Amino acid sequence: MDSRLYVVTGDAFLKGRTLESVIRAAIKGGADCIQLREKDYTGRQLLEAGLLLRRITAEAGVRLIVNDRIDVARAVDADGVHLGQSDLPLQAAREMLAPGKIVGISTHNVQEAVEAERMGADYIGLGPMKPTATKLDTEPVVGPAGVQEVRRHVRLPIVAIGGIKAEDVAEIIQSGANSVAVVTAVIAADDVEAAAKRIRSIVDLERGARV
Ligand code: 3NM
Repeated sequence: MDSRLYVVTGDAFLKGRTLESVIRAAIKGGADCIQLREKDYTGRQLLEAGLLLRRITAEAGVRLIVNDRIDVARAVDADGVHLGQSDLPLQAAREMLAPGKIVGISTHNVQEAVEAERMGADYIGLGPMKPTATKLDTEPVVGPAGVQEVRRHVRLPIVAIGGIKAEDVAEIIQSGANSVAVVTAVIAADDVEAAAKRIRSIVDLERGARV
């Protein structure tokens, strides 16, 4: 599952703007994967947001991933799910999802990354890159050095996450990440499209420079 700019939702950062307008702007700026992640939503709210995001992402040819909720992913025909270490295990997701759907796993160290690859994940999230206020129960900082270490042990696409701002992106991609995932750096930006464009252009540049 290759991506370049993976944007994760966070409705606390919409600042009165609609989810639709913010995600449309993020996609216009170069987001190529959107994850619906709203830990405080009811099932019904998730379904509603998921249907909206499915419409927008399908129109744009962008992937939609649902965090944790395999049932919601199925209900909205998302492209896949993203699972944390304490969510349902990967095999359970595979059994519930149609063939070809994407399963990503959150990892925080080499051991979790290797295990995710062994179990057949399509990509790994790896974080946090830096301390972040967006997710309060994060593991110790992995950082670019952690990306380098994990890169030596897995072939799967690595999506770096956690506290990433535009100025961090070059080093993270140089360390071996395929992609960056962000909440606030894009969703909380005053100019969402410009913020996405800036990050996407750095990812493109650094990936192009990779030997
Ligand atoms: N997962 P921001 S950090 C959803 O480390 C999530 O696994 C993380 O938000 C992890 O880009 C995080 O605003 C929040 O820092 C990322």
